[in-house]
Amino acid sequence: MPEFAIDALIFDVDGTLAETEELHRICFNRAFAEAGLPWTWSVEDYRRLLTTTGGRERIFRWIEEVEPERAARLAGHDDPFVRALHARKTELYAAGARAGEVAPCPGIPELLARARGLGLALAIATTTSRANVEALFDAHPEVLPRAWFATMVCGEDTSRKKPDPEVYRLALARLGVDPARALAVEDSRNGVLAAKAAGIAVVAIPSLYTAGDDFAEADRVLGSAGELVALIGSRVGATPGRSVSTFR
Ligand code: XBP
Ligand code: MG
Repeated sequence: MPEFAIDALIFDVDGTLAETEELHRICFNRAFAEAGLPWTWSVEDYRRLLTTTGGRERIFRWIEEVEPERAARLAGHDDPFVRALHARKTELYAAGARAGEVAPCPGIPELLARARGLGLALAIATTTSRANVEALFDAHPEVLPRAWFATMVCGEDTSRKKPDPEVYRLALARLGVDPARALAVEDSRNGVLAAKAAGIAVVAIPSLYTAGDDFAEADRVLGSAGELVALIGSRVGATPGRSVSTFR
């Protein structure tokens, strides 16, 4: 892909800003145990279940797999039983994230600082719940300053989750940025597909749970956010005295 001008970077959260999915998995399991349910998601279970984005959607998929009779009695992932389990999981996760149990991914602090220095707009496009994102930001105010992000589109803000492009379209609309002048940063196949369907170029940086994903649709696959620092820069623009930010 040739160098092109960018006005914004749009970041996924889980697996991209921070390696969060192990804490998510542990908190799902704790919520199940507290409710007296005999369900424990192993790492292998969770890797498979992660192809379903959204915690409530994931819980309902599991129930369909292991207790189809129970699933048949529920009103899908919006059923109060699923909502209650997920609400407790969110409480547990947000408490852990706020206590600093998840750290920003390597290179993320440097990438955010570089993007700010270039004057790029920053946004969040995630399927996770807003409380989880707020807790992550609250735990790392120095390297993840909430005020640096012009907008945060979270799981509650869309009717369809990734790989649907809705979350990216909403982020673009709120930023007032053309898709051709944005760059998405993602860790999963579903995230890459969502950004591409919104017309946004995407850099994939595989994470713990997505290392085996197919990233064929990504414009670039990198080993860490630190590698992206060197790929964003600026050049002299058409207007004298004004530079243009670029991705190469
Ligand atoms: C993340 C998700 C989320 C989290 C859990 O996907 O799918 O469901 O696993 O968060 P992505 P919730 O990184 O592609 O946005 O339980 O709040 O849904
Ligand atoms: Mg992700």
